This record gives sequence, C-alpha cells and structure tokens, in this order.
Amino acid sequence: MKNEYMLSVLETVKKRNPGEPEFIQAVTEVFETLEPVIEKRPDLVKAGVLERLVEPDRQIVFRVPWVDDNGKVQVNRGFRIQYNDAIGPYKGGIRLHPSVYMGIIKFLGFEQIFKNSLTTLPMGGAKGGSDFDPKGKSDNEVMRFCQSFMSELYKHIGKDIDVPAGDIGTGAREIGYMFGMYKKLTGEWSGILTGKGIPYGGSLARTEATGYGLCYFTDEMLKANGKSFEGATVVISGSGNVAIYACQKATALGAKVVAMSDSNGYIHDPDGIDLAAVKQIKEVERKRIKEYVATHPNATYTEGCSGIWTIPCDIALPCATQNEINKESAEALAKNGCYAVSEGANMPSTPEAIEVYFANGMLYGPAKAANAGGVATSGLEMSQNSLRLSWSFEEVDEKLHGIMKNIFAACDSASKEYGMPGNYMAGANIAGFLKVAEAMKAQGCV
Ligand code: NDP
Ligand code: 2IT
Repeated sequence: MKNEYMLSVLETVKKRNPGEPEFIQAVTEVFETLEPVIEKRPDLVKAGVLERLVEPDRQIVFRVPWVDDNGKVQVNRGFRIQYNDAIGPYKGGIRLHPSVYMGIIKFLGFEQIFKNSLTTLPMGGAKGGSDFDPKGKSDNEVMRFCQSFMSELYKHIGKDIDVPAGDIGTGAREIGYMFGMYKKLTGEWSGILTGKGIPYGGSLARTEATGYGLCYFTDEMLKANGKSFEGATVVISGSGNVAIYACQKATALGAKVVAMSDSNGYIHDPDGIDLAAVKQIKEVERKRIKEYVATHPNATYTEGCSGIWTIPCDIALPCATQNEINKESAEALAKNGCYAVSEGANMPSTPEAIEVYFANGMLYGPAKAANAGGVATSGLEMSQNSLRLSWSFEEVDEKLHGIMKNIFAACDSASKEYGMPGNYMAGANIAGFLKVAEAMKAQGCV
C-alpha cells in the first residue's frame, strides 16, 4: 500500500489498538485492497469514512459472575462491540472461547460490517463474546453463565438495535438459555437473538446455513473457473456447526470429504467421512473427534491441528478458527495440488498464506463472502420474526442459495471493475465497503 493518507490512518489504528494483532491484521487486509477505491473517491476521504469505520461505535465490557457446580463463584469477562450501524441494526455472533479478548471481538466485529453488507440485507456489524469455556461444563453451569451474561447484555440489545447470534462455543443450547433470560428480564417476547430453536421463533435452515452457504459460494467460484465439487477431494478443518454442514453439502454436491478436526487433532478417512458418526460424537456426546477411529478402522487420528493441511486434496475448507492456515500449511496445500481454498471460519488464513494462494494461482474464497450464509439466514430469521410467520426449509434454503450466488457475482464484478479479476478478496472488500461508505456519507458526520 502506497497511499499516504491510508498509511496514516492505518498508523493511527496501530497506535490506538496496541496488543491486538488480529484486529490490525483484519484492518490491514481491507485497507490494502481498498486503495484503488479511495484513490478514485476524494469525497469519501473528505467524509472521513475510513477514520470512522475503524473506530467502533461503542465497546461494552462487563463482569460475568456465575456459580459453578461446587458452589464456587467464577468470574468471566463479557464483551459486545457495536461496530457500525450505517446500513441496519447491529448484527453478529457471540463467541465463547478461552482465547477471547478485545482484539478477537474487534477483528470479528470489523469483518462483520463488510460481510453483512455483502448479504444485501439491512444489517450493521457487531460481535460479542466471553473468555468462558463451555467445554467440560455441565448444562447447569452453562445455563448460569448464559443467564449472567444476558443479565448485563440485555441493556444493550433489541430487535431494532442489536441482534446477537451464535459463533464458536455458542450453539442452540446457549442461545436458548440467553433468550430465556432476556424474556424474563424484560417481560417481552422479542426476536433479539437469531439461531433460536425452531419451537420459539428460530428459522429452519439456520443451523445448516453457514456450511451450506460456504458450499454454494464455493460452487459458484469453482464453476466460474471451469471446476466443480463433483469428484473432488475435500479437507475440512473443525467439526463444529460450520464444518459439519459444509461436509454434508460438499458431499451432496459430489465431493469426497476425507478429513475433519477439532482443537486437539484431526481424523483422515480415505473412504470419506462418515458424517453421522461425527455428528454423534460432536453434537450429541460432546466428545473429542479422536473417538471416530474406534468405529472406523480405515481412518487414522493425528494429534495437533496443522497437519491436516498436508493431506492431499483439491479443495480446502477451513472451518475452525482464525489464522489456522499459515505460510507453511498453504505451501503444503499448493504442493499437493490443492486448487481452491474457501473460508468457512473467520480469517482462517494468515496474510502470508493468502500470498501463497495467489502466487500459485489457487482460487481463494475469502471468509467475509464465503461464510456470509450464516448471518444472511439470521437476517431471514429476523424477517420471519417481524412478519410473525415461518418459511419452509426449502424456501429459506432457496433464498440462501440465491444470496450466495449474488455475493459471488458481486465479488467477481468488483474485482474486474477495479482491475484485479479473480481476486475475490479484493472484490469482497470493495463491494462490502462501498455500500457502507455511501450510507455513512449520506448520513453525515455521526
Ligand atoms: P463451533 O464451536 O461449532 O465449532 C468450532 C470448531 O472449531 C470445533 O471443531 C473446535 O474444536 C474448532 N476450534 C475452535 N477453536 C479452535 C482453536 N483455537 N484451534 C483449533 N480448533 C478450534 O463453532 P462454529 O462452527 O460456529 O464456528 C467455526 C468458525 O466459523 C469460526 O471461525 C466462526 O467465527 C465462523 N463462523 C461461524 C458462523 C456460524 O453461523 N456459526 C457464521 C460464520 C462464520 P473443539 O471442539 O476442540 O473446540
Ligand atoms: O461470523 C458470523 O457471521 C457469525 N457468527 C454469524 C452471525 C449471525 O448474526 O448470524
């Protein structure tokens, strides 16, 4: 990046946010691809759009005390960052993982602004979470944590203000407990969370949406470049919500998924992953992925996460967490003939890994476009709640499919318009940015 103005804004971001490398990484990537836009648009410079965009509207940090099963009080830290509401109410997930701190929530909230813009639905960007670890906790402990978390968060959210949802560690169970507490505190039934259970206002296909959407986006990207899922070998990291439904849809589109993982290690099943077994282990029993090999003698389990990228594949779908593919892993993928990486997780590739993809002519589906199907379907859940009706699985899935096709088309056409054809990362950042920037400019200096 050579633009002096952009370099100076980035310098300020670095100074103001020390010790938050993930946030700096996310802003740097976006800025690098926006250079041709900013050079053409002095009006956006004058309106201070970039300076305003990098500074969240507000950051809420709070204490979350709860009582464990031994009667001992535990204290976690809760976060909600309401980043930008230029195009709609704040919207974004809640991450429950011990690694959570301000820098993680801030990078996720920043990414969410552009992702939500790409969906074409009216949603601003936000993210929340806590350093609470649901792993190994009883249902009652999880419930007490969620109730305590909501007893503060409820003051800041609302169906036309801010609508949280799931992310790592926050699934249907956690959303249910949080929703119940909101209702008790306010005495109001309101669609203030998405990813709700089907009996109480959830949308059919929301559970499947991120993984399905990832495959719909990837399918478009492959087809535009003369490739397809049909007969392809696929490696998927993670075995959570996104990974499981990516595996299901990739398989339905004719691919063979041969590996999945969790934070301890990965399984390689050359016969193709038996997804029912993975679902039983991860969703029902809440156990470790290594259990899989006990019932699948042809499969192997390897401790550690990064080795999964050394398994030869045509398509890699990282669906676990940020920075899970570094330069070395990207080089292993390229060397083994992988021709496409498409991101279910948020920011799973380091900047050096992305350079390797481009240097090797690999197709790259960036997270904020490729995994936007989850939040898009959250938007559809909000619509259904407002309309006081519910659409069938097929109706929601069809709308999701259409949205993902449009997102690919928007990334493709922005990449071409700004002279970087095939660079869908640039296309996603530019297309996502322009809508938010126009809205911010139109609304004046607020
Ligand atoms: P889940 O909690 O359901 O699953 C997360 C999976 O990733 C688990 O297999 C987990 O392993 C693994 N994982 C989590 N943290 C780490 C880590 N630090 N190192 C290695 N593995 C890890 O979360 P989701 O499937 O919902 O989310 C996965 C990714 O997708 C995240 O990046 C999330 O932000 C993104 N995403 C999610 C959306 C959604 O709708 N849920 C929408 C868009 C993006 P283990 O079980 O051992 O913890
Ligand atoms: O990263 C994401 O887009 C999500 N975790 C889903 C957010 C949402 O509001 O559905």
